[in-house]
Amino acid sequence: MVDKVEKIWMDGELIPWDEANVHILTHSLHYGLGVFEGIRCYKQHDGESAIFRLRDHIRRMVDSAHIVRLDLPYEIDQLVEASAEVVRANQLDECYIRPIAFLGAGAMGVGARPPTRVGVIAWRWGTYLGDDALSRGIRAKISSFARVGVNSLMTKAKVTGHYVNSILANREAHQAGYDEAILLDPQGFVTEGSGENLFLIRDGVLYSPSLGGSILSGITRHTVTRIAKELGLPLVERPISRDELYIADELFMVGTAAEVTPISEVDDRRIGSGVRGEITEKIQSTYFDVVRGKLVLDEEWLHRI
Ligand code: PPE
Repeated sequence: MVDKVEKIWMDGELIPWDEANVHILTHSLHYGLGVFEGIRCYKQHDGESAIFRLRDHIRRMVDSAHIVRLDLPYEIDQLVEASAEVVRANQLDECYIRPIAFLGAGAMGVGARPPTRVGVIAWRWGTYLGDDALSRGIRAKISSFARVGVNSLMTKAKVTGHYVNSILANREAHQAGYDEAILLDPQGFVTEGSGENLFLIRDGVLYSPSLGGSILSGITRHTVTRIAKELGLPLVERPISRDELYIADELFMVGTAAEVTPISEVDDRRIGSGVRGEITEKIQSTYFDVVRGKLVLDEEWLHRI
């Protein structure tokens, strides 16, 4: 359960947590067309707090709305400010921020276009894939559910309804005793986890499925590509087959919630030595240095509260 905080930003104002409710006829609840983001705010090494890549997340939200033609009644700057305001109002030093825009109540039917509503919620959220995940790694399973094809749903948009695909895969993996699912596209190429992008390492080279495929254009994925450059690691973005995962030296998942999480097993095959690999560990620790402001790769990435 999410621990409640005091205020939620909704449709332009801060309101009490318990009053941030919607009507049962909310269009997005019925048909799944809403766009959202997941952002983390980290306590910096100097003691202040900063939201990591806030503007990039809000820009993706605006792009998501554009892709699915959801009218957004706010500009980037307003949503950036709303996100910072929620964190400040609740005096959170570390938290997860969830902006969401959805079709409100009033008109029903797939073709209806009720007004868009926007909320920004912040709450404390620890590790996403379990407490040991970051150090020990997780056990993943290839999902029997294919990731939606590139022309079925628009995966560059972070749309609420897309997550039915993720939930089916994630639940199936959990039911079978694994920690997370990895989805293949309809042709059988590797895409991503239910809520994370993927990287593999073989012979010192980093590989990741390219953005042209059915994956979210992850902001953590992008941060990791910058870290790779910083560390002098070659990166290749290309289609990846299922068995390439099995014979990887190291494998890891990345996402705002999951951060940099090693994968120790896929489909009961041990990856590398079965523990967090050396390169993964280096990328992971560099990632934490970057989000905590210890290593500045880009001044724009830290939005001070
Ligand atoms: N792929 C998917 C499908 C996805 O949902 C996420 C984020 C990513 C990749 C990584 O994207 P980014 O956060 O920009 O690096 N998943 C979010 C939702 C998690 C949830 O369960 O809710 C997240 O990590 O915040």
